[in-house]
Amino acid sequence: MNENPTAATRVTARVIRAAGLQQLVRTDAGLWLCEVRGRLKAARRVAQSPVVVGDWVEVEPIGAGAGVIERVLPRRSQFARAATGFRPYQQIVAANVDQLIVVAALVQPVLRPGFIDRALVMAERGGLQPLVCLNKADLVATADTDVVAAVYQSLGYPVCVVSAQTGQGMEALQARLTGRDSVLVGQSGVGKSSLLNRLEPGLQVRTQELMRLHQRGRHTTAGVQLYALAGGGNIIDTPGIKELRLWDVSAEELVGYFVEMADLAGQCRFRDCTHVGEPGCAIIAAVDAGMISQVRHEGYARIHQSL
Ligand SMILES: Nc1nc2c(ncn2[C@@H]2O[C@H](COP(=O)(O)OP(=O)(O)OP(=O)(O)O)[C@@H](O)[C@H]2O)c(=O)[nH]1
Ligand SMILES: [Mg+2]
Ligand SMILES: [Zn+2]
Repeated sequence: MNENPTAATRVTARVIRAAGLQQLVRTDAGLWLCEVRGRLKAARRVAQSPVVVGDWVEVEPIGAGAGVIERVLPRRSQFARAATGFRPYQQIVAANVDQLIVVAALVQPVLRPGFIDRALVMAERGGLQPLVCLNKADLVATADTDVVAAVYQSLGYPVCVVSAQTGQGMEALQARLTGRDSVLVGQSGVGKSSLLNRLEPGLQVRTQELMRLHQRGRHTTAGVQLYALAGGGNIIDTPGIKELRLWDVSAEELVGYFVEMADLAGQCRFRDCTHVGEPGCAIIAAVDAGMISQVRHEGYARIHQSL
């Protein structure tokens, strides 16, 4: 006889949706609706994200298709941000993913390079491989798109130029998704859910257009959700983030997350150089010499100021 019959009945599952007090998890026996064991909820006061999408958990069955989450297994990676509010706290958006796909629209909404910079910082911070995905290519001249793509390509980041509307570039994107776990992150309206529908038409994820069709107002993706890809791997859709605030990155550390600046930082005249305007700054010299993108340096300076 097992000495701990309770533990013996537990199953390992993956959290695919977390909405309020209930979690939808994927087990070998299908999808179950779960509650979180009280003591895990109590931990919420300390760590604000006790159970997040992508978590691997141990579930105690309590009936057909239902269970209680007893334990969250250690996370191997995570995408986190500072949630805005009275007092900022860490919000873990998704866990145990390989890749962070920063989705930006080339237009509509207007491209904000600062968002991409921040997402790249949090990818490096959270142990995720970044991929820059520039959507709505159908609305922009190729030459203009190339200029934007070149900024991130020259830094060594993979870039996919796509259109969820026409299907342009979707094969290359698909190739980067298959067999891995990815999370889509971006401002509202950039086309994250539309890309998902283009990749896996069977999913029918809600988009702004679909919402308009059903007359339910402007709001689109309401919660984080994990979807299985037919070709293997998973993808997590997230609601649009208006402002991506960094979590747990200090002003001094920041330069280390800007790959083109990190190595130069030691060559400035002042040891405590902040690289935003001091004389003898090696990074500003590189910007002036055209070696570092001005847009990226402006992005650095703006984030630095906010920390
Ligand atoms: N022209 C064009 N429109 C697109 C493209 N991709 C998405 N759209 C449109 O952009 C709007 C927003 O798309 P969504 O997929 O809902 O955007 P989202 O990023 O999921 O937005 P949130 O869920 O609010 O974060 C919809 O009206 C789409 O039809 C594209 O490649 N080209
Ligand atoms: Mg969406
Ligand atoms: Zn400097």
